[in-house]
Amino acid sequence: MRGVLAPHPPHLVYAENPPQNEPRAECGWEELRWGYERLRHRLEGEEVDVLVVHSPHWKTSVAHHVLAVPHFESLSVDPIFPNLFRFHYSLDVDTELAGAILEEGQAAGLAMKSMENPDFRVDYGTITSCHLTRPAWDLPIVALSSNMAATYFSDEVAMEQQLALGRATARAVEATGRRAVLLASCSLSHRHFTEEPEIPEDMAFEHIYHHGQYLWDMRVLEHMRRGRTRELLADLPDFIEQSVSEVREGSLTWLLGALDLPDYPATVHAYGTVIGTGNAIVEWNPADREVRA
Ligand code: 2X7
Ligand code: FE2
Repeated sequence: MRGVLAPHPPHLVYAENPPQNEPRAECGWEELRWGYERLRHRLEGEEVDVLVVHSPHWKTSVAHHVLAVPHFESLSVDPIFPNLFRFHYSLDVDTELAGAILEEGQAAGLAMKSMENPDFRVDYGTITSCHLTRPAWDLPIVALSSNMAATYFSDEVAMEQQLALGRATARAVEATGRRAVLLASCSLSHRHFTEEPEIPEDMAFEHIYHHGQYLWDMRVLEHMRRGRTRELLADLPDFIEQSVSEVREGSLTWLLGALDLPDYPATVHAYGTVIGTGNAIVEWNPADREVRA
């Protein structure tokens, strides 16, 4: 099973000018967009049945929620950047796999709930990561929420829960025989600008603006590139605290649990900033274990 750290800044969709998005851009954030392009090339010709995505922008206070309606269609507007992201989405859900994840999670003692409201508005994190990975929208998805309940206790306890949710996800994927690509929809360091430039895609304004944030991102990426998942997990609580990282919401931890704490090197397709936040497109592919052995 492949896993991807697939960040969701809406700016990347905006800069691609897909027909579903209302605002138009000149260009922008090429390094990250070309990273997604490299990922898409790697997935070309692969047999994939479903994308399973965990998003920090679908926060739930009670239980891990799973989308469980066969089809969703609506307009998604980014609450902070309505000038960049007004996206008309139409997506299908693999409800059988969603149900299997729910059952596996419950069997593992996790609080789980299925989202069965057909008018539910799917969050922009889910939409953006899926779109950039698969712009054709020719695959069903399963979407998981970020249950924040355990973070009120501590980040360490929340991480244990997300690892368990990841393991439950992997068992459900195996039981249903799906060929799944898993997407952890999150940024790395997350200090950001407070004022938007007049032209959002003016790259003269785009840079990481605190060296400590950059050093943290590099430390975390180096763990991934070397297959040092246990060291990575040990660093995450400090990373979260010192770089206000979006990994706090659990998407990355969930992914690492689902991949059974990979000890092979991940491929970093790109690293770059969006409004100053650190973002990387990183792929874990078990086939790379053999290639690099
Ligand atoms: O949600 C986001 C994000 N995580 C990073 C950068 C820019 C916008 O939105
Ligand atoms: Fe975000």
